[in-house]
Amino acid sequence: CKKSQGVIMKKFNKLESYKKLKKHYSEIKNINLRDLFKKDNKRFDKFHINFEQILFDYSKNLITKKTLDLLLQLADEINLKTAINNMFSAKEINFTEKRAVLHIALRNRSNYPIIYNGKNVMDDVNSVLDKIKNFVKQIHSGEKLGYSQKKFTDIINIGIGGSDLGPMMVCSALKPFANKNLNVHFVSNVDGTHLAETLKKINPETALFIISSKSFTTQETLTNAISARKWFLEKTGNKQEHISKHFIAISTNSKAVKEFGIDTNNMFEFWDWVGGRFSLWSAIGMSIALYLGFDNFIKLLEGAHSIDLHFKNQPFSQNIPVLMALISIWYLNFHGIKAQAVIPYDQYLEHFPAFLQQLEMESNGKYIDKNSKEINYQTGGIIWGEPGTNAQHSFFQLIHQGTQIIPVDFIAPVNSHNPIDNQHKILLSNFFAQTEALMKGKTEKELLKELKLQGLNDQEIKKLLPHKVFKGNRPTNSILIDEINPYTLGQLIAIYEHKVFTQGIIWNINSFDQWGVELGKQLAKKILPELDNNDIIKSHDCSTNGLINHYKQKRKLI
Ligand code: G6Q
Repeated sequence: CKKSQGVIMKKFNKLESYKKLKKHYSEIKNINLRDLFKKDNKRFDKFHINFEQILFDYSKNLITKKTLDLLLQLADEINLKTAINNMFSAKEINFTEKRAVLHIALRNRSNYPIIYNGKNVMDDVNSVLDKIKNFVKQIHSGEKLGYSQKKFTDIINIGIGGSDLGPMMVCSALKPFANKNLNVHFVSNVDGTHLAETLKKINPETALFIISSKSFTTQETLTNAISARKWFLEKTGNKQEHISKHFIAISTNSKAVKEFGIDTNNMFEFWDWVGGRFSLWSAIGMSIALYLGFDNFIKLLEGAHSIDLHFKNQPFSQNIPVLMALISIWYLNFHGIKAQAVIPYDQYLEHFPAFLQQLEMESNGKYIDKNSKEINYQTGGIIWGEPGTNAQHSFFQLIHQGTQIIPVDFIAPVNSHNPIDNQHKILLSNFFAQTEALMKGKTEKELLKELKLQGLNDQEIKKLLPHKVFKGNRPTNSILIDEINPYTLGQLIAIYEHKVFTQGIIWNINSFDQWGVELGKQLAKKILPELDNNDIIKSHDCSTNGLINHYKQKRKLI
């Protein structure tokens, strides 16, 4: 094992606690949740955490007190505490890109100094926040107007990946808090349909385009931005001077912003120590601040900050992100489980699973460890989800009766923003019922009784019964939040961010780079000019050649 920044980088599966957990798994692999709850009616008391407005119930997991103790030993043995301190004290933990990882600074509402490269980064963070505050005020008050002296009605964020998913998810999740006079739109896909369908709803005179790109070199974003600029100029009499009123940029690359034609006064800066998928807290959150108001943006930051402090200071046994990470490691690395689902029982959180897909899979989908060696254990699991109850009517069949065990995170607000009649009670009754059903299942004995009562004969029962048995014993976490508001949403997102961080530390991988997205981009750049002419392409493998040539033959040349 090597040492880096004071952290012993031991191979995860060579740790003492790993071996103990392996042994422990073989001893308790047949435990049954129904029995555990029957034997211990204090199980909920033992395995839940209340933190401010959040209840995290992890009692319906395939764990015992000993499992938890061993998982906590694992966190200690891997030096999780030092690793957390390293992130908070601006060590260059993203070592493949030689960068600190400081999204925690963006929401450091205590404003304690965070020194990186000899400089307190809080100075820059606070000055950009002031600039955002001022800009939002000018837009809302009408001090800044469009070229024809009209107030802005529509914000169009053009960005992709981390420059899209976070703000898009937050704006959707917090719609009830929105400034009623501004609509927000997100264009990410280079598929022209995304831009075209959005522009159909937009009046150029009242449209504010936010070009969000950390690098300002991303093909999709620049392509959409150029098309949007062209559309805008065509619609507004080709007056270049109108651009400065209607286009702003969020980036770390002022040179490229200038080259694009955006005045750097209209540029809001962030820094390379903000990872794309962790950037909604930075100026990338401009669409959030405009749509929800600056005060709500600050509340979002405050919520995340409260979790940063919780993550940093709470003992691991009381630490929500750490426990979530440890439990997921228990499934992925000891039970051999491959996938985990996240089901928000809140329509406003419909994009939360998509956001988490990037957060978890881009961060932890790695097979090379921090010693630059190939890993021989599983890392990042597959994350997916859909809002409940819709998910119940589609893929829950597999979760209840499939051959794979899929641990599920259930998330719901106690209070709905739309309490129509008893709809929220119906929604939550489904949430509670699903976690209970997954845990308890339905035994042969119970079914036999049920089917007899329904009047089925022995022959029919014999045939039907196996199909109707639920083995149960399927693990879930439940997260109940008093209300989804800017503060609690900030908390929820930060909980998952730190869960992902903790997993990465245990797996000994760098959760903050994403080299795996590069190859496809490179090849696409090579292929693009090949699509310009009608030549038969022979330079690739026969499948890729075949696909390209089929396209060239069938395309309608306009
Ligand atoms: C996120 C990734 C990635 C990135 C996009 C957009 O962590 O780095 O999703 O956010 O590729 O990059 P730009 O913001 O540079 O356009």
